[in-house]
Amino acid sequence: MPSKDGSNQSYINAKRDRLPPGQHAVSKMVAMPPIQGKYPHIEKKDWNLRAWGEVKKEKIWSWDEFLKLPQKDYKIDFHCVTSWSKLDQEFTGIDFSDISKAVSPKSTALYVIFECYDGYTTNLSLKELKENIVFVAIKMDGRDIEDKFGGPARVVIPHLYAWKSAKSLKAIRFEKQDEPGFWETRGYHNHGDPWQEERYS
Ligand SMILES: Nc1nc2c(c(=O)[nH]1)N[C@H]1C(S)=C(S)[C@@H](COP(=O)(O)O)O[C@H]1N2
Ligand SMILES: [Mo]
Repeated sequence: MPSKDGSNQSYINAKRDRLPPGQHAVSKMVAMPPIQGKYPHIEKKDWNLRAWGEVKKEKIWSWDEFLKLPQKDYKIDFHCVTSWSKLDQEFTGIDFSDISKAVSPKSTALYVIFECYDGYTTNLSLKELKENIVFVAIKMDGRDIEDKFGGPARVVIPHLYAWKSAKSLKAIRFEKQDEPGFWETRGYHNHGDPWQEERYS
C-alpha cells in the first residue's frame, strides 16, 4: 500500500504520472499575488454574477439565486504555470454547463471571456469549456473561498494552466470573436495546456 509520507515508490510514481512536464507537487494551494496590490473583497450580499453577450437570455444571479443551481463536489488537479501543482484539491461548485444552459448561448457564441472583480480577464473557446470539466467554485476544502483564493466564487478549469481559472468571478461574457485576456496579452499562451507545456506564446 502507498504510504502517506511518499516514501513508497509506487505512491511517488502514481503521483508523478499525474504531473505534467516541468511541474512539482505541493501540499497546499498557493495564493498567487494580487494584480491590483490587494485581493478584492466582495460581500455575498453585494455579489452578483452576470452571464451576457451572445446569449438568448442574459442573466444576473444574486448569491442566493446562484446557490439554487445544481451543486457538485469536485476533486481535481490544479497546475500553475509557475511550476507547482496541487493534486486532489477539493471544491464544491456549479458546472459551467448548467450556467451556460440557463442563458442559451446563440449559435454565434464561439468564445467566452471571464471577467473578475479585480479587472482580471481570461479567454477560452466555448467548445473547450463544453468538452471539459469546468465549474464555478463556491467552496474550497468544504469552506467559503478566502479572498486570496478568489472568493466568493471562482472558476476552476483543471485541464489548463491555473491562469485560466478566473478568481473573484463577476461576469461570463459570450463572444463571436476571441479576446485574449490579462495574461494572454502579456506573453502567456492563448490556450495553456500543461501536458503540452503551452506556457508562453
Ligand atoms: N481575478 C483573478 N483571477 C486570477 C488571477 C488574478 O490575478 N485575478 N490570477 C490567475 C493566475 S496567474 C493564477 S496562477 C491563478 C492562481 O490561483 P490561486 O491563487 O488560487 O492559486 O489564478 C488566476 N486567476
Ligand atoms: Mo499564474
